Amino acid sequence: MMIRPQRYTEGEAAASQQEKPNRGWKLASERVALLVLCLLLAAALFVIYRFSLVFLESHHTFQTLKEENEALRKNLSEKTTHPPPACRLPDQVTNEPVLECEDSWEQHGGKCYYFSTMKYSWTKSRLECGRKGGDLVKINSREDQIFLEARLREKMEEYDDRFWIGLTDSEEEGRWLWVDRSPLDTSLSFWSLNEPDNWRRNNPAGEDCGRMGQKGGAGDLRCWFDMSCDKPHKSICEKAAKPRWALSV
Ligand SMILES: [Ca+2]
Ligand SMILES: [Ca+2]
Repeated sequence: MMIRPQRYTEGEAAASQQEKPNRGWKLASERVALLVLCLLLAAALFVIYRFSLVFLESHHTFQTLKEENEALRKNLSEKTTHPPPACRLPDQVTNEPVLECEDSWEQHGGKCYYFSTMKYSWTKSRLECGRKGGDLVKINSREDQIFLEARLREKMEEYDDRFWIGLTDSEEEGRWLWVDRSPLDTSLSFWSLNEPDNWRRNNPAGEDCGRMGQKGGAGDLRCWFDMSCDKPHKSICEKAAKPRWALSV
């Protein structure tokens, strides 16, 4: 007996024809969803990448600033603990005024010095210094003498081109006084050899005023000489250095 192959009924065939579009639509929807998911994933990865870059840059900047801050702290600490010997803090920090001298005056220490090239007697020279607000120089220390002796070596034009200083024994022979009437400290005197000699050959009144200078330099700074006060000489004036604001007053 022959078996007839089973055949679709007309209803089954119709159902099969209806399922084909449904399956295609479902497949398309799944692909769209997959594509959207891929796009979202890509966007998320991009955002994570950008945040990572920003974080790394920020971290690097923070580390750099931290290292610079540490270096500055260390540098400041070293300078505070071991300031350089020649370091002078500005007056705005130390509150110490910076002292200065007027034009034509030379500063040494806290003093100003004027090397007058006009030749006058000792008394007239002192008056001229007074007109400039000072007095003939008083030498208070070996450092002062070192400075002045060196300057006169440069300024002297000839052997006897010496400068008056503020020293006299006109009141009492042999009792030398500075212009402020303080007695000469013999441990801080720089008389040249055989001076003072109160030499009377040129002036019977003797020599009662002090002058200084040795062209070519003096041994152990000893370049003071007594001389007749009437002899015209150049002179050294001295006055205290002042803060800048006081110079313009
Ligand atoms: Ca004398
Ligand atoms: Ca003399």
